[in-house]
Amino acid sequence: MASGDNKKVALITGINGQDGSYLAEFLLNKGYEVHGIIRRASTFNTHRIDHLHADPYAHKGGKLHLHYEIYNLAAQSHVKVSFDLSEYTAEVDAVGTLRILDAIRTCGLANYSKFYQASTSELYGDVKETPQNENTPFNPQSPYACAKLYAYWIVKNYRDAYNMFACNGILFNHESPRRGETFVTRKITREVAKIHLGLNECLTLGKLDSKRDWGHAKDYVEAMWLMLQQEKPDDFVISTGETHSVKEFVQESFKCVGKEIVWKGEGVNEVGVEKDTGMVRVKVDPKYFRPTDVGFLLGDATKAKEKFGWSPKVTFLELVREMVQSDIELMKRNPLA
Ligand code: NDP
Ligand code: GDR
Repeated sequence: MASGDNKKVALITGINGQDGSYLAEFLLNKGYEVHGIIRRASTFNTHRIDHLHADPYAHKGGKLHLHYEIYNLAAQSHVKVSFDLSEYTAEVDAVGTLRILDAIRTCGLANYSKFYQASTSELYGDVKETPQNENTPFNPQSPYACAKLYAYWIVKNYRDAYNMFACNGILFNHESPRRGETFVTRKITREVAKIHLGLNECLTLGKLDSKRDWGHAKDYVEAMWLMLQQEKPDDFVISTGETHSVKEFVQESFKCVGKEIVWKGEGVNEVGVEKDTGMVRVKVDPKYFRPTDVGFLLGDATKAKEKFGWSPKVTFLELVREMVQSDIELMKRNPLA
């Protein structure tokens, strides 16, 4: 395959396997640019990127540019799941990061590539200082956060030890219509859409008082790219500077479909009731509680703003509306979705 500047490019899946590694060496000696992606699944899992394959112009006419920029986004990213799959989470999120860094180093690419690590506001955990910035101490509260903490430090270590251009993006929660269905925002907007269309009556959640600094994923991926365009590698907080509770997210989502929710009761008996009809729309189920949870997060992205002019464009209410609207359309097309 030829790229815009006529360099030969090879994409090797299973590049870390025996044949893949030989093939990579072979092609590199021939002057190819070699790209590798790993991961197979027994189900269809490309729906978020199918539109990119379908666009012939994405691969032609110089629109595909090649850079040695590695964005390490792969992870077991669900905090609650990490309590059940703690060892697996450490393998993928912690050691997986080390493996990629080591691969870069041992391939002799340490000084020719740029590396982005998907670090997270979960590192702050049970935090005492607010808002959180790049100097706030970490206090992780889950196997996921502990694994990501290892990844954070190994990125810094490889930067110092091998002079690698490696950055930690400490991103606070970011959502979108493409958010995984088991994260709280998407779970809420999907269920609100169903309730609106008469496909369900009530939604069940865990901790309602958790507060998060929620932004839009579209804004946040731009920040990832910007970090790698700077002269020097560094770590940056990316956040909106606003925090909202799960309850507020629920209320705003219901408002999008013309329903007002009021809260009654306490703890596991707390319910969200539709004001006009008295119908219970939200219940609490302790099965969604985590052994330890993060109660409050609020980021300060001043450094990113000052260094490369980043600030979020989409507001909290715009995000909620976009997600609810998108899920209503989805449920109309496919009520079983
Ligand atoms: P998702 O869970 O949507 O995506 C995770 C990706 O990792 C998927 O492509 C998944 O592939 C892949 N993956 C999972 N396990 C493995 C594995 N064992 N080997 C290879 N690939 C694997 O996460 P997000 O897009 O939301 O987040 C991207 C990254 O940013 C993650 O590292 C996350 O921890 C981090 N992060 C996310 C934030 C957020 O609010 N969204 C905030 C801060 C950090 P598959 O589809 O095959 O499972
Ligand atoms: P988080 O996101 O743990 O912040 O991690 P999630 O949406 O899972 O939880 C946010 C808060 O909502 C509470 N909650 C529920 N959460 C889920 N998933 N399901 C529920 O039913 C529910 N009810 C209440 C949670 O207890 C929590 O307090 C996300 C992930 O994307 C990580 O990969 C990323 O690093 C961080 O954001 C920043």
